[in-house]
Amino acid sequence: MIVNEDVQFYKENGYLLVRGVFNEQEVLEMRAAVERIIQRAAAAQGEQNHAWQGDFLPPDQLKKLVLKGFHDVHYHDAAFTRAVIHPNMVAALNGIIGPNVQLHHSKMLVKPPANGAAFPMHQDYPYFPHRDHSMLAASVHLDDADEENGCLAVIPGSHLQGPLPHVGKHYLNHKEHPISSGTPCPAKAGDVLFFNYLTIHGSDVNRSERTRRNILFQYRDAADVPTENTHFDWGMGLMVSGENKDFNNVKPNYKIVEA
Ligand SMILES: O=C(O)CCC(=O)C(=O)O
Repeated sequence: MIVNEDVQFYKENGYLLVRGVFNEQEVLEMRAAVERIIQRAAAAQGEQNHAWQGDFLPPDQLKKLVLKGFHDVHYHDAAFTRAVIHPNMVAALNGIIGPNVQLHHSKMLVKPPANGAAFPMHQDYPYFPHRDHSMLAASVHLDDADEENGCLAVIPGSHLQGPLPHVGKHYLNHKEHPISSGTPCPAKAGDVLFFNYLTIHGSDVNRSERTRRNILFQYRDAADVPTENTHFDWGMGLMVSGENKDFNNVKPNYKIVEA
């Protein structure tokens, strides 16, 4: 599925678009699962707007933006568990990360037509820092995405700068790193954009009449370890490929707390 030149491209640029990881049938299955989750969330009154707040857009524009987002999609529907370990996905991960790969977490991002929210430029590193920086996002496209409907944009090679200071841990100074400074990564439904958690990325508002649905899986090398006690999640560390060589490091050290 990916060749040595692709792996070299990822090492140098911190991202890689892999075409056709999922076929049409698999995309349809995931779209239907997204729809069911949204309906269940609405019925359970668990629906929230996940549009990022801040000063990167004027307040009147921010107020209008909408993003449907849910974490842990693989707890909601088995379509996503299948996607996490899909052979094409695993083949790409083995090329980029290596033989031993773990899931860190999953989420879905639905940018509705006309007012789907932007993501200011940021690294994912501050949310779940790890020792070896093997962590990457695999953003699965369930719709064709382009600049009009707010496709992902990356700054090639930015992962080589290492961790950068973020405004309130969330995003980079938007004057130094406007969304327009990113290289847009248009993609088709079924394509997956892989990007390292140090790669600066973001996406603009959906100004089109088309929804933009993405499922995002974060994966890491099984030998990599968190450096902060943050972003723990049930099921984190699921082996997606290969083996975990550290017998004592199989589960996050989480505790059940009273809600
Ligand atoms: O899918 C997008 O447009 C951006 C998602 C993103 O940057 C994130 O979840 O960290």
